[in-house]
Amino acid sequence: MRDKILGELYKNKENYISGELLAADLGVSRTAVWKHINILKEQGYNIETAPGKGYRLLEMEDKLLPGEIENILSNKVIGKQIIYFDSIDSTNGYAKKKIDQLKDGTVILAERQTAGRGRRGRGWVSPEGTGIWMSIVLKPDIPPREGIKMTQIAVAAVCKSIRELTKLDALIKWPNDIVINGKKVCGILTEMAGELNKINYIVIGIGINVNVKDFPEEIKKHASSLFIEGNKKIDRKILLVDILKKFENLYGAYMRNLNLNETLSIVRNYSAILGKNIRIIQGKSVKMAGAVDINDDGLLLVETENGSRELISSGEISIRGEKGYI
Ligand code: BT5
Repeated sequence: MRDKILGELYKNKENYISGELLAADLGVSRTAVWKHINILKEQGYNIETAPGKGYRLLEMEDKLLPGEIENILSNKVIGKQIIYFDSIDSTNGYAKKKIDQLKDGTVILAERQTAGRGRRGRGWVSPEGTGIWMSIVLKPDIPPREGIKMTQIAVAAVCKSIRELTKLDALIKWPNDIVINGKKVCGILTEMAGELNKINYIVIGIGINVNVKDFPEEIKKHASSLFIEGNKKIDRKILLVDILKKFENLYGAYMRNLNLNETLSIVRNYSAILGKNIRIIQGKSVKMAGAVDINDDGLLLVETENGSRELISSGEISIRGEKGYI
C-alpha cells in the first residue's frame, strides 16, 4: 500500500493530491493514508502536508532511499530486501555480523562508512552521499571454489553499467578494480565463509566513487571518480538500479548452469590488463609477466619472463606503462 501511495505522489510530483482522493483511489481510509505518509516521511521522503490541499512530494536530497530504489527495481532476488544506513562502520562488516538474519540477495547500503574496508585489512575511503557503498549478500548452493567467480560477476556488472550510463572508458583491472584513465573508481571486496564443499554465505562489497570531488592526499594519485573523469554529476540511484539489474542477470545466467560465459565476455572485452605487461604481487612474491587471458573460471592466465604459463587466482596487479608500473 505504501508503495502505491508513493507511486501516486510521484505521478503528481510537486503538486498537491488530497488525502480524500488518495484514499478513494486506493480503496483505503484517510487515516490509513495518513499513517503511511508519516512512515514515508520518517524514511526520508520530503512530503509536505497542507490543510485543505493534501499532500505533495517535493524534490529530495540526493539519498539512496530504499523505498525509492525498490520502487524502480524489478529484480526477483538481488535487492528484494534493502537495508539502509545514513552512516555505518562497514556494510560488509554489518552483513557478516547479521548474516543469519539476511536473505539471499539482500543489499546493504550506506551513505557513508566510517571504517570502510579494502582487501588485506586496508581501508576504503567512503565519504557521505557521494558514492555507492554497498554489500550484496548471496547464499548460493555452490562449491566454495566457485566463490571467486562472484567478484567477476560484480566487476562485470559495475563496469558495463558505468560504460553505458556515463560513456566513460571504464576498464577492469583484474580481479577487483575498475579504472578510468588509469585511476581507480571502484573496488570490490568479496568475503565468504563455508565448509569443504558448501558455501554458507558470500558478501560482495562494492565501493564506487560516483560524485566524490576530492580524495585524501595519500590516495589522490591513484583514485578518481565518475564525476572527476566525466566532469558531470551522476544520479547515484539510476546507476545503482542499473548495476543491481545487471548483477541479477549475470548471476542468474551463471546459476542456471554454473557457466560464466556472459560475465567472461565482459571482463575480457573491457580488460585493462590483457595483452599488457604486468607486475603481480602476492604476499611477499613479486612477478613480472604478460597477461594472456582470463580463463573460464575467471582466473588470470599469465606468461612469465621465462616463457612458462601460470594461472593466478588473486593478487595485486600493476600495469607497466611509460612511467613504470601503475
Ligand atoms: C578494494 O580493496 O578495492 C575493495 C574496496 C571495497 C569497498 C567496499 S565499500 C562497501 C563494502 N564495505 C566495505 O567495508 N568495503 C566494501 P583494495 O584492492 O585492497 O584497495 C584498497 C586500497 O585502495 C587502499 O589501501 C587505498 O590505497 C585505496 N583506496 C581507499 N579508498 C579508496 C577510494 N575510495 N577510491 C580509490 N582508492 C581507494
